[in-house]
Amino acid sequence: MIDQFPNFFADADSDYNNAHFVIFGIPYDKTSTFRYGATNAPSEIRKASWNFETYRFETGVDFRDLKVHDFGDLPVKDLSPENMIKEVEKTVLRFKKDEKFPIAIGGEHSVTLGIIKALKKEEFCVLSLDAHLDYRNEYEGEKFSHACVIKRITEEIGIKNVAVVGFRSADRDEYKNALKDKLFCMDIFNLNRTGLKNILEELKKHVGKRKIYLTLDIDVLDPAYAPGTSTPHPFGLTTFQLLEIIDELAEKLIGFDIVEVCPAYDKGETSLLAAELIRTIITKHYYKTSKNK
Ligand SMILES: [Mn+2]
Repeated sequence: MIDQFPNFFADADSDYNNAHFVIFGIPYDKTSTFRYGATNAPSEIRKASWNFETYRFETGVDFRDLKVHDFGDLPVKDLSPENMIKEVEKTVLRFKKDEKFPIAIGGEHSVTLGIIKALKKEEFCVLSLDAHLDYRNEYEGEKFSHACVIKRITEEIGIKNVAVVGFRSADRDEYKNALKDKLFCMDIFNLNRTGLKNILEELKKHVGKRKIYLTLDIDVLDPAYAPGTSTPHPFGLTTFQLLEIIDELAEKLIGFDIVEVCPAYDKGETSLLAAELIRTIITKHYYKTSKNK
C-alpha cells in the first residue's frame, strides 16, 4: 500500500522535453462565490489518479505508453484574477511553442481565459460543458469572475468560436444576451428532449472543420455524480452522456481543462471522477489520432 502518494499525476512520468501531453495545476479560487476550496483540487485529483489501472481494454491503449508530463502547479494562489490569467497565458504560450498538448486542472472556471489567450492565434472552437452559461458581463463587480468566463472568451476569439452545452442555470439578462448575441448554447432540458445524439450532430455542424478546446466544468454533471463542486446544480448530465460527448469529439481536441472541483464537499468521489476523466480524454484523443496517422 502506498501511504504517501507521489505528488504528480499517476504515470505522468515523461520528462517535459519528451512529453506530448502536459498536465498542470492552476490552484485558484479567488472569485468563487458559493463554496471555496477549488485550490485543493489539483493535489486531490493527483492523489485520486493513483487509484486506476493503466491498461484501457476498450482501446488497447496503456496509459504508461503515452508521453505525459506533470508540470506541477502554477504559483497563482494569491494573485489578482488579472495577474493569475497573465501567468496562465505565459505558461501556456510556452507549452504551445514547445508543441505540447495542454491539460489544466483548476481551480475555478476563471482560469480558462488565460489558456484561450495563449492559444488564440489559430482558429478553433471552445466547447464549454457547464451547468452555467458564465456569460455575465461582470459578477459582484468583477469582470474576471468565474461567472463571466464565457463572455470574456467570446470577446477574445469571437462568439462563433464558442459553444456551451449542458447549462441549466442563468441570470435573466445573461440568458437574453446569449440568445441575442447568437451564442451557440444548448440547455440540458433541450438536450434530454432532443436526445444527445441529435445535439452532438448540431454541435459537430457548428464546429465544422475547426479543432476544439474543451473546458469541462465538473458541475455539468449531475451532483449525484459530482457533488464536490463550487456551485452544484441538479438535473445534470450522467457520466455516460459525458463519455458519449468525449467519444464523439476526442479526435478534434487541442487541449482541455477540468475546473470547479471542490474537494472539501464530498468524500473524494468528484476528484476520482476528474482523475479518471483526464485519463479517459487523453487516452481517447491518443487512440483516435494515432489511428488516423
Ligand atoms: Mn459552472
